[in-house]
Amino acid sequence: MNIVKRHIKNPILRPQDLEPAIEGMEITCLLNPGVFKMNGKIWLILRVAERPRQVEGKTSFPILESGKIKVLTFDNNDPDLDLSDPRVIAYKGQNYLTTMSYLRLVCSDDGINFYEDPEYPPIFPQGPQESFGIEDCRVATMDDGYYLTFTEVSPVAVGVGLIVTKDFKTYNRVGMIFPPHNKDSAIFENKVGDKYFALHRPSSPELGGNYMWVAESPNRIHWGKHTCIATTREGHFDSARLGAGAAPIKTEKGFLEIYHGATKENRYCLGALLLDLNDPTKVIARSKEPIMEPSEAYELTGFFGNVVFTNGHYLDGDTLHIYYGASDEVICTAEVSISEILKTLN
Ligand code: MAN
Repeated sequence: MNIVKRHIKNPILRPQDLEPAIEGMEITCLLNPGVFKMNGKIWLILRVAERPRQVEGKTSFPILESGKIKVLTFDNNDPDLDLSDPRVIAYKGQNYLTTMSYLRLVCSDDGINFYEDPEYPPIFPQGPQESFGIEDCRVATMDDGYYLTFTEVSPVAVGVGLIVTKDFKTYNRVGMIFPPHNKDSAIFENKVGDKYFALHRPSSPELGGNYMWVAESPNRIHWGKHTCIATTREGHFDSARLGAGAAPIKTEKGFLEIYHGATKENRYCLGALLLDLNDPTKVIARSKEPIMEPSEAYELTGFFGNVVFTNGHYLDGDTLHIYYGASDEVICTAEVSISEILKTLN
């Protein structure tokens, strides 16, 4: 299927386009941006992953301890060290991340050429529940502010945090709204009846799996009535894991959600789900084939190759501008027609 048109200038942002924000670190990856509009501009809230420059034979990475950055270093010859996944360090039953992620804002007039505005400082991880970093921020633009849902990572948990802001200068850090193990949460921008809804992705390793769920809330802080709406499918692009992208798009046919699906070989593609406008726990249709899969050089190889991953887009008429992380290293954009996606969901 070829309904997605990648921008000719891809990748539009690479690690070398920004200066590291943590002293003594370098930027290893730019990933998976949330997208929103503010002051007539298009903004990305990037996930930036940093670590110290690596020394031959050693693996060094930052963590947050008592509000300060601390660098841990392992000897690569240590027989207890498992470095088989470039994202994770496994050591004596404990997992660490090879980089520390934080969130950083860039803006543009055209959706392609992004730059930083020094008036909008990065959002850094804070406190013990974010000591390994914060990742993959979704932005729900609502009447009373922007609702940011993102992954909080620490040795005790991977869960979903919420921050509310009106201006991206002052922040209300609400805390963890979906407890471990949970990620990939996107709040719907529209209420259904008098309730708020959110997609989220708990993991239940023994019974169940990495499935997409929907929950409702009277206030966007306390969530309940959890319902599983999409499970993994053997033999498909989403056979091992799936999770929500950005806030669903309200269309005449239903809420359209662009989501990611992965195989156990960690190939990440994008698919679509259509949910009932009056009852988002009802799935009307789901992609059989991915609407986008890794195919370009920058999507096939990089920090973690074979990955296209989105959690941000903006809509212009029928055209959806998708922003995505490619190979967990660079930021790209592509266009797709909403009506074309809907046609594939018949
Ligand atoms: C997980 C998350 C994403 C990342 C993919 C691929 O789903 O950590 O941020 O892009 O894995 O590595």
